[in-house]
Amino acid sequence: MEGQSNEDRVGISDFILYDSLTNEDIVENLQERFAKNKIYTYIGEILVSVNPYRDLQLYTEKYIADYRNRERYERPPHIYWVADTAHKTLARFGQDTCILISGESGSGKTEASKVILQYLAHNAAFGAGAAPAGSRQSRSIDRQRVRAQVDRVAEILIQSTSLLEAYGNAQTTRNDNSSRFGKYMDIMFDFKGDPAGGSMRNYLLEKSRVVHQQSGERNFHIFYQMLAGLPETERKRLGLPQGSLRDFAYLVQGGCAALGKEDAANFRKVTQAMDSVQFSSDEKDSCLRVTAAVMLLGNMEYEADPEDRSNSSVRVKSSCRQAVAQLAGLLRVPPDGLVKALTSRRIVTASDSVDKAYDLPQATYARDALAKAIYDRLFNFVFEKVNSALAAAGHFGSDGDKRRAIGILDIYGFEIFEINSFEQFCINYCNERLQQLFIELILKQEQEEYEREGIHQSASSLTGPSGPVRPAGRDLPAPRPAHDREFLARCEREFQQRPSPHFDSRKLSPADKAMQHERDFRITHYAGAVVYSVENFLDKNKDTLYQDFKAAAVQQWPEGAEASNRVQKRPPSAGLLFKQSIQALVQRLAGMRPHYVRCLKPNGSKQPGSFDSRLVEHQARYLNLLESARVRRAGFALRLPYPYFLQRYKLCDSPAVWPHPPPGMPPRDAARSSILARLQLDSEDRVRYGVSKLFVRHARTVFALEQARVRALPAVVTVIQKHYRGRL
Ligand code: AD9
Ligand code: MG
Repeated sequence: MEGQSNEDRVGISDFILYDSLTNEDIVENLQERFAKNKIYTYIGEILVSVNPYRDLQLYTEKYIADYRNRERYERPPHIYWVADTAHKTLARFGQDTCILISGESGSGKTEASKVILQYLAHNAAFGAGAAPAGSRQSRSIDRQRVRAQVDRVAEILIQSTSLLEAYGNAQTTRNDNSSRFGKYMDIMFDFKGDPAGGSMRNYLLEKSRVVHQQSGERNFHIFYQMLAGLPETERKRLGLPQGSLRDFAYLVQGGCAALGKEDAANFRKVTQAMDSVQFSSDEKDSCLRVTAAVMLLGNMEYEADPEDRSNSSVRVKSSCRQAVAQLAGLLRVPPDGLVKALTSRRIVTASDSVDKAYDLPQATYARDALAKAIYDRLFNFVFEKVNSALAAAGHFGSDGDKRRAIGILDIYGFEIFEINSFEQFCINYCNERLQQLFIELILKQEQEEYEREGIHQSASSLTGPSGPVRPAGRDLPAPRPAHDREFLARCEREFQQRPSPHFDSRKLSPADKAMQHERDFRITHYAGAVVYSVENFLDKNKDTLYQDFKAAAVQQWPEGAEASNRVQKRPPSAGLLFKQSIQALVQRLAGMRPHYVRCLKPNGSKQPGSFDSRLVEHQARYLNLLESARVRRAGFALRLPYPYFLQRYKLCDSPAVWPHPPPGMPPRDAARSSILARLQLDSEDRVRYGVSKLFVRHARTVFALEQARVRALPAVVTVIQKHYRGRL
């Protein structure tokens, strides 16, 4: 309902209030609001957010207080309403809820998840420690204890963000702080609604970034932060060269060899976060050592081995010998073993075992594989430390079964780069799967509300989206071919027999200019067509790490390594593991009551104040904003709890019966007989009466109510004046 507050008379604050709506209307309205710094708009309960790329002072304590325990119609759209509602749902209905944040890379998902977390933590600070039973003194001690625990959980949740972002985020062409891993957080609440613990899961870190970055991109933040923030003595101790960034081959692959202005300050935050998550000084040191080791590994170079007559095998360059010793020290492995692992592979036969020397490509591959594996393990270690700190801080007593969760999903957004590889394939597959879940849940939620409210209407008959989107990735067969091209050829054969609108390749459509190379294939995702390069697909999927490395380098890694270290004959592929983890996630989310935040990116240049309508329209289309509004509107344009309806429209009733509702009259009857009947709006095709809410079918009826309210205002003012005059 527009005009609910003076602050929000800009554009239309809820898309379901349009009588007819098109994609152009959506973009126009978002643009109008964006120009006035109104970045949030509702589609019913779905929040649409447009990234402002500047600090609009929207997340202050004043706003937090303003949205506490408010209904949607009482305040302009804001992400705090989503957080508050998720919390209220949990407290009122005792149901697990989740907040699903989606949108493409750079649209503001991670920022949104942080703001939600800040709200929930702050909210808890007000409500924590409601008095438990017992003597006054023990109540007070208990309250203090719970208070401290709640604070601790909130502190870990908030502080750990900078740590996890340091290890898991990087600057890409789309986003200066792009999440290169998916994160799902469960914040657990006790029966009083205070945060009582939490846990996190991560999804597929893009570890290929450790050894390679596309043009204009950086490696993970932590490397640069360390170089910018480490004191000279520490840097020396870790054997890091004193020169410039260019001295680190792994850090300058993207051609942007610059430390960011915030790197040093962020490094301080990282070390603080480590303290807060209670890393021991040993563990802290391990993290620094291993991160430094990865940087040094990137500088390891090879030269032809003069002792090899065939002239193909290589040895570590003599100029790198000192670095090898340093590296071995950092990784706590014997230098000989490390050199061996970097230059040869042990081949075990039934009767014997021999070391086979690598040629240059093999040795380079082995070095990079080791760097990726070490970093991935380090990331998981850091992640698990945060998890155990959360577990230790949790305060579940005997009410264990009463605990409820709010899940927050912040996963990498749909992305298209110049060259798209296996990582993009997984990321986009995941987005596709979540989009499908979104559509299914929106329809389900609609149906459930009708049932709860006793309204006879079928959600499935609504003009919804054109059926769940079939994840394009599912169309791909899963054979185990030996080479990337062979894999592509198999896909092509399969799709020649069974053509799919979602798959195409250079071979199937030679005239298509978008696919320039033999290695290219294209998947038409819900959010757009992406040309992938099949190169390295199989390798990344297999995720091999030579056994020698496992033996040489991983022994020193006490935690988090055991499970992944067990030597398996044919370990499950990275693709399969990812798919399974996404399936489990979807299953968990499907059992929770969902709330949605749909994030949009206003321009492709990370600029404040600029709004590219074409770009926004594209996102609005694939995020199904129009269909979401239609699903809601096709049923009912507006649904209001009776008390709120009365509060807002009571002035439409005769001033003679004011105050309203008449004492003793149930709100539902008051709404019907004294307001809607009076305004001649009480008919089946206009309104329906649910158990707790009034359902208004069309936007025009909402406007009729609004107009009646405006007409009634002068009369009400007169009554009030009389009332006071009589008293004076
Ligand atoms: V990715 O899929 O992880 O690459 P996100 O997570 O969708 O992406 P992110 O939240 O990191 O994007 O936002 C990108 C940048 O936009 C941030 O670093 C901020 O500089 C900026 N941003 C995003 N949301 C807001 C906001 N609500 N207010 C101000 C914002 N700035
Ligand atoms: Mg992100």
